[in-house]
Amino acid sequence: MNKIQVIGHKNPDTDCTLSAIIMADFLTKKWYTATAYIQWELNKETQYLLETYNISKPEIKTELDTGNEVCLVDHNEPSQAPDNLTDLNITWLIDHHKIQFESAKPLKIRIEPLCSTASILYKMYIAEWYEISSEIATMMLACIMSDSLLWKSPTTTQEDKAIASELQKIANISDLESFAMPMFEAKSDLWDMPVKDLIQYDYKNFEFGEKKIWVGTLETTNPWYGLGRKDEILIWMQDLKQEQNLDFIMLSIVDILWEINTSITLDGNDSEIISKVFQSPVENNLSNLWARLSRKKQIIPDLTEYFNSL
Ligand SMILES: [Mn+2]
Repeated sequence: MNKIQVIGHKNPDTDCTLSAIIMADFLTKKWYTATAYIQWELNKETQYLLETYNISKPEIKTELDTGNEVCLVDHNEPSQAPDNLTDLNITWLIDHHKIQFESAKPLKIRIEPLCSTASILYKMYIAEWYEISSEIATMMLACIMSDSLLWKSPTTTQEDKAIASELQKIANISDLESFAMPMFEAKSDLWDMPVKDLIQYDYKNFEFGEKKIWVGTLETTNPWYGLGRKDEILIWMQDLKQEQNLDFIMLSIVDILWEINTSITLDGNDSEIISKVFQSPVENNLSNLWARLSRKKQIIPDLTEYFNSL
């Protein structure tokens, strides 16, 4: 019997955590012995979901066992993978981000531009005629709501909406808004969080040749938890930039109710990059990036183009 370890990205969110659990269930149906892992502590949205729906928390591992197979879910960027990636035997990869992955040998890979990794997993169950339990359907729906921000994110597709309505029937969830709002509120409950953790709540690192950039996002129903602590945040961003030797750092505070992205940035070079790339002036370290809700689709592509053109 093949053992397989399923793991999401660094700094776990709802989609990568629940997709790892769902994928482990899928692989179990394929007669693997599959276990889901997370790379670090969970955010408050995912914690809320585990508690509310009685889902057991995966074990934290930053390095995986080199003797067994590995399935990566919800990421394929090497900087977001487990620390010992180069020693791992990756045999599966399921994701909805752009391809950044190189492998030494063939693997089972499935990447589609759907709003969540769980949407792809849904299609994999259907293709195999595997039963989707009410628990799995609830988890899939949670991933779809989390990543699409209740359809507000431009990553949403018609297919995601069709999948969600099938899942609603299985999970017996009639109203998506009353299902999703408590998730968003749990995620936004950040008033007591130290600034150091606040800025690292949901971030991703990217590398473009020699250039290293860091893009944080705070999706919230209450932007003032972040914006009200701007001065403290700037100090920590400066430290982080030095500590990790970054070429660029930004933190987007995304108001998911009003659909406005207000980004915090350091003085000097970073501010110039923001105003150039997003054609939006920076005043008092703040820049209005309007309805850019999706980091993947509305922030990273422009930064990629800029850094690759240097
Ligand atoms: Mn995702």
